[in-house]
Amino acid sequence: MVRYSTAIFLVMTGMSIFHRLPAQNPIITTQYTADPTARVFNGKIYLYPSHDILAAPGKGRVGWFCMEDYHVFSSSDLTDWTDHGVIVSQDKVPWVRPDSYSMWAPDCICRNGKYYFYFPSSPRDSTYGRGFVIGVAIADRPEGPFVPQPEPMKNVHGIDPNVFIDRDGQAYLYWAQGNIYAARLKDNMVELASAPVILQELPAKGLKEGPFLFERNGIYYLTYPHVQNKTECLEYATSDNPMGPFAVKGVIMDESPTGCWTNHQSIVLFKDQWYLFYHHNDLSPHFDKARSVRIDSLFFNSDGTIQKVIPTLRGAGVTDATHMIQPDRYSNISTAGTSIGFLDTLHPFEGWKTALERGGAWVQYNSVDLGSRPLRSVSLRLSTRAGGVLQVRADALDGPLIADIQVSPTVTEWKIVTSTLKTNLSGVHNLFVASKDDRPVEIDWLRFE
Ligand code: FUB
Repeated sequence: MVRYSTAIFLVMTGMSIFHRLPAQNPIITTQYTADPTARVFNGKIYLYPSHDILAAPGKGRVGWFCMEDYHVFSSSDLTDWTDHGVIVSQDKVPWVRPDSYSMWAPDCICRNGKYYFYFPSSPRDSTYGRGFVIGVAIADRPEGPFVPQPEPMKNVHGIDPNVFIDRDGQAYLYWAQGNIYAARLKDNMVELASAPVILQELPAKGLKEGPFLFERNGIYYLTYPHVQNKTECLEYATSDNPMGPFAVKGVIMDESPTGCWTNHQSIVLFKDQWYLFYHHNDLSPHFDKARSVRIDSLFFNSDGTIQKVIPTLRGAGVTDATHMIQPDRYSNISTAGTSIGFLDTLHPFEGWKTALERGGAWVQYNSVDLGSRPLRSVSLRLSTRAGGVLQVRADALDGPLIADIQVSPTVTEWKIVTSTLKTNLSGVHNLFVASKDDRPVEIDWLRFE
């Protein structure tokens, strides 16, 4: 991996392997991840996604979703993510068909110091039901180890479990099977306390799935992917009761412009900011069943309605200037002369590059923390056949000049060019990298020293 080779480190702690990962969108770039449920436990964000893998003959159904296990990830800043490894896998759950490859969208919630992980799959025994059923695994810590219950939940048939615990302590389970279903949970969190009901007030036409319910200022927000037109957009409905009736309010995120058929969301408040976790097929543009989790900030209007989220590549969080900054995950680019592509189209997990194709082309990358101690230089990993001239500026295209870089032609494909800083700034700034002549330059990353 060219892009992350110095950013990944391994720490062996018992049997666990921890990966430290940089995070713009998509936030996980070491494996496919989908259907993100984000939770705040003990002051950290924990991410419980599905884990897409590619099917092969004898391993899942080629051309369809294929998932055999779940990982959990955590972060204290939305920027550095730790992969805690596999927490549940299909061959270790007594009721799951061990070759189901159907470990679809999960959820996890904490109650009285125990962590309950809910997941759907195909059962090995048809007496549990046809299609999907939902089971629970329980742990003492958010990263496990999780112990699966021997049997799936009774009377719950479908996918995409979501659990909500209200302020009065009552827990609710939501799930999908064409419609969205809801039921109260017993205190033991593994049995229903009421018969399932269909939440009837949601749109009658078009598939609905992936329920995720949260509460804010006494309003219960039920969010769900819905096919209004061709593919899934993210919608929401509100109520003053977790069981409804709900009133449909609108769209949180439009259909993917590039045709990823599914989307799937969770919404979480972390350090005074609301975030939307969702997915897109960034690392698999030609196959939309291999998806990757993204994050963007989410805002409410004063009447409690949700502002539409426009997907970004920059994502969320502040980037440390001494880490690799990936301008291909840009906040903005010039209308002409800038393009983004994979470093190696055969190996998307190696990441992307930014091409500044002519003079005047630029890329903007927001929220870089230059720290409080003076930085000496900036290094760029780049490639240019003819050489070129780049400028790095802060705050605006004509803002303070941080570095003026004369680049000679690269003999091998990529090289690292280091330039002494012209201005020393501290704190968080938006960065602009611009080409100053017509010779094309490709940039992998930049990093301050
Ligand atoms: O990941 C498999 C399925 O795709 C999920 O269960 C749905 O929500 C959709 O994202």
